[in-house]
Amino acid sequence: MSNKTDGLYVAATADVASPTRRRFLQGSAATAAISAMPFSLSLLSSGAMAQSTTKEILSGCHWGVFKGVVEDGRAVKFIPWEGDPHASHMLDGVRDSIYSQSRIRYPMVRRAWLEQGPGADPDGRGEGDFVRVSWEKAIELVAGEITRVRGEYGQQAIFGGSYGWKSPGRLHNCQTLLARMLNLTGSYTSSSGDYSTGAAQVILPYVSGSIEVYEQCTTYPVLAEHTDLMVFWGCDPRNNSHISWQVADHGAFPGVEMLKAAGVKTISIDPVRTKTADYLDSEWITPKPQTDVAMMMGIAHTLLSENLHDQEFLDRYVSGFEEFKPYLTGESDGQPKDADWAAEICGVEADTLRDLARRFASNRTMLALGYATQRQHHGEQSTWMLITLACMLGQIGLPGGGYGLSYHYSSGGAPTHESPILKSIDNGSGVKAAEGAAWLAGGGGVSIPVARFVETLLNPGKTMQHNGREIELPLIKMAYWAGGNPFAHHQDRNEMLKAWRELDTFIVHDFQWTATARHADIVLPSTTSYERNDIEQVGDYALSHIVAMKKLVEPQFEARNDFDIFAAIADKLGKGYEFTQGRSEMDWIRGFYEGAKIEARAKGMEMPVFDVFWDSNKPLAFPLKDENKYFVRHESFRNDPILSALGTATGKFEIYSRAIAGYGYDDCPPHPTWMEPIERLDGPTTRYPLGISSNHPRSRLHSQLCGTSLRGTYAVQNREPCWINPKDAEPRGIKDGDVVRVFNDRGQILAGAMVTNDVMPGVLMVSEGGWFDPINPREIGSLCRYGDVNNLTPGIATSKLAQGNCGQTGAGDVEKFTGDLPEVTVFSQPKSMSDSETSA
Ligand SMILES: Nc1nc2c(c(=O)[nH]1)N[C@H]1C(S)=C(S)[C@@H](COP(=O)(O)OP(=O)(O)OC[C@H]3O[C@@H](n4cnc5c(=O)[nH]c(N)nc54)[C@H](O)[C@@H]3O)O[C@H]1N2
Ligand SMILES: Nc1nc2c(c(=O)[nH]1)N[C@H]1C(S)=C(S)[C@@H](COP(=O)(O)OP(=O)(O)OC[C@H]3O[C@@H](n4cnc5c(=O)[nH]c(N)nc54)[C@H](O)[C@@H]3O)O[C@H]1N2
Ligand SMILES: [Mo]
Repeated sequence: MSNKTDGLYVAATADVASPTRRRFLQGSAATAAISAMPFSLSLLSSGAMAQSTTKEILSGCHWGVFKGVVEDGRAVKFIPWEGDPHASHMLDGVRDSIYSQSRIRYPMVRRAWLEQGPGADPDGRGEGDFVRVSWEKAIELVAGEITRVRGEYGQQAIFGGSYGWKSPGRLHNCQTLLARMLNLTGSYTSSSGDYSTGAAQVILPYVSGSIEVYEQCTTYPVLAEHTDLMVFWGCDPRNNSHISWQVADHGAFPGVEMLKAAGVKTISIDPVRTKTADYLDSEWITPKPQTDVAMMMGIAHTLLSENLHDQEFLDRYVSGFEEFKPYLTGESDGQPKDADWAAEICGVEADTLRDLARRFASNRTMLALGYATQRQHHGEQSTWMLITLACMLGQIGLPGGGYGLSYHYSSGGAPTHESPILKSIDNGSGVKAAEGAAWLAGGGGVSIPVARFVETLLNPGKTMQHNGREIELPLIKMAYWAGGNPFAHHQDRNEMLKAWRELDTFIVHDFQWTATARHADIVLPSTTSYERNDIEQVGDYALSHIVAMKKLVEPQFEARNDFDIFAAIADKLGKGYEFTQGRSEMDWIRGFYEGAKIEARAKGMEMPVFDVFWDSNKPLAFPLKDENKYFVRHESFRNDPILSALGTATGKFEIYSRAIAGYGYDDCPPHPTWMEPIERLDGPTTRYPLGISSNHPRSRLHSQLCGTSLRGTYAVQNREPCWINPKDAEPRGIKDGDVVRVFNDRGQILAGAMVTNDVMPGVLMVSEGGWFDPINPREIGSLCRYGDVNNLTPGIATSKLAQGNCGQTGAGDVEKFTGDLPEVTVFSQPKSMSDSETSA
């Protein structure tokens, strides 16, 4: 496959990006080389297309660039773009999401709320007793309620954090649009951080001077050439890089293929047999979940005691190793963190740990860490300890050595192209600042750590520690969500249900009847990306193309664009023009493109005029420079630690942080420390016998697509699969395909047993994102019929430092379910829908 045929190209105007046509083509060839997997599809010839009303329309989504085949106004198939090196099998489900049974059709209001007013019968949320209303009425209700809540409780009483994986696109970014509407009309409580890297992104600035988790890693071509040993530590690119935050490029797939072709030795340290390990036939080591810090320390202790550590590197590039050393050796607390100690905790044999230390030190070793080990109680420590280990190995900044924190995510490690950044719609805060921020006097502008929303609802006025500061938790009476699914993503569902009763009003925009929409008071049907026009970049790191996300079909039922919904609300609140600036959808998109065109010109590239780009029906390709193809993370720091100092206080890697020491947090000491999580497999105070992992699903993006036909490809008796090792299944009389009940003190779910050796003994794996389907929504603790694992996870914070979520913490037990099997109802229209088809 040649990239020449599958993209429109920018032309070079100067020497900067592509000095000669030859160099330019070399750049393209380089792209083709990393996307070496041919993906040939015979597209309908244009002649065939002319005979029917079939059209192939270019678009993009989290799952990649594709063409929507549209016949007589209906999207009949999504075919992957020919330039995609590894098209996602999820595209079929993406198409189905337009038409699935779970589509929200009309604006709906919960009956009790409509008839008795805000705050009425909060326990009844989730019962599905909705009344259909007209759009006019819905907008009036929302605008009126925003005004009421602000007037009675203050600006901060509206929570507009609205976290989640809204669809890509620079215009129809429903979270930004929500913030824009709220900012232009007043203020609100927002949120900071995310559920992905809540702990790591807060501690890393202290350790390596930037958030790093979303920054480029040493690229795959470098790894293929220089790395002897690649360690995937809870890190699964071949699952997790199916998607990107923007439009997926899938560059990790050819990247991992390059490792295989080059014969790089790989190890997977993971309680689950990953897709990547399977593909590479990696050596598989299975620590007990949540014990990686101890395991890393056992390896570090071996390095030190066998004098395998790189003292020169530590002296030159690292601060605080001397403060950490007495803890590692046990001099400070009487407990050497040696391999024997670590083996007791993590369950991996001490000899294996010693062997790993020796192999890490004697090879060019890349430590690739995923995010799961930091989405755990005390999750700050695993990232910190991994970097400590890499510092001791002294290979950071060398080609193919050191560590990488994003190899699994959005194809980190796939080289970054020479591309401008598309402009996007903004959240209106600038306009607010220009107006003199009069609302500030009203007490708006509060921000809480994103995963502490439930704690906030339950404890208004409480003081919370966060990253060296104190936050007074605001009183919240309304939550407004667009583009996220808190009833999937947040932990401890039953605590959450209780907290939700504190709200007067919960407003949700979505296109699917998720559990979140079902628990709302006002539900507004939004369009999918495939019912509107937008524009986006391809690859979060690769930035290889700009793609038109074209409208394929008309909005289904009464769905409206979030943009138009928020514009109507802003208009009701007197800020309609400020919201739209009088510009149409295509005006905005053209503007974003023109902004990028100017930036491209400054970089020596000439993008085609907008209409040529848009009408070409092809993604616009950007060149790849050699220096980006062979990028080595922290190379410049290694070469010149003074001029290219890290952003930490000392300019070096910090294994001891004076700033963190100053905070005095009991749950986040000033150097990496092994701390028992509240519960884990074989934890000293854990009541339940099995650990629970909740990995990111293989055939979904979180909860997205659970309501589509894709579910049929993996569900077990229409329940979410629960992976269980035969050693745990047999004594419990559980057979493959049985419905099981998974439970602990926090909650209980049904799931479908998948008996497999791909999960280690002692661990259950139920992927996050299964739709919450309580038998009795009024009853807290009610059995979830489908299998939402967040009924079982704890709602606690990682620590006072980051206040991140602990989705990958948990323990419980499982039994064969022998009762009458309840029908799963969460994927169909809410129960009152049939009698609500006529508008109230
Ligand atoms: N136990 C456990 N829990 C976890 C995790 C874990 O590992 N374990 N992982 C965590 C992580 S990393 C994350 S990122 C979160 C993910 O949590 P979320 O991002 O909240 O999950 P999604 O299912 O992607 O929800 C996105 C929602 O936005 C809707 N949507 C998409 N496009 C649009 C649009 O244009 N307009 C509107 N109005 N709606 C739209 C979708 O239909 C969907 O309902 O989950 C977290 N929760
Ligand atoms: N297909 C698909 N891809 C996705 C997503 C999706 O929903 N579906 N979500 C995207 C998002 S928002 C994010 S943030 C990333 C998430 O990326 P990650 O957080 O890295 O993904 P996880 O699936 O939670 O875990 C990755 C691996 O860590 C392992 N693991 C779990 N606990 C432990 C542990 O205690 N120790 C060790 N050593 N390993 C452990 C798991 O078994 C799994 O193989 O993925 C992104 N990619
Ligand atoms: Mo995430």
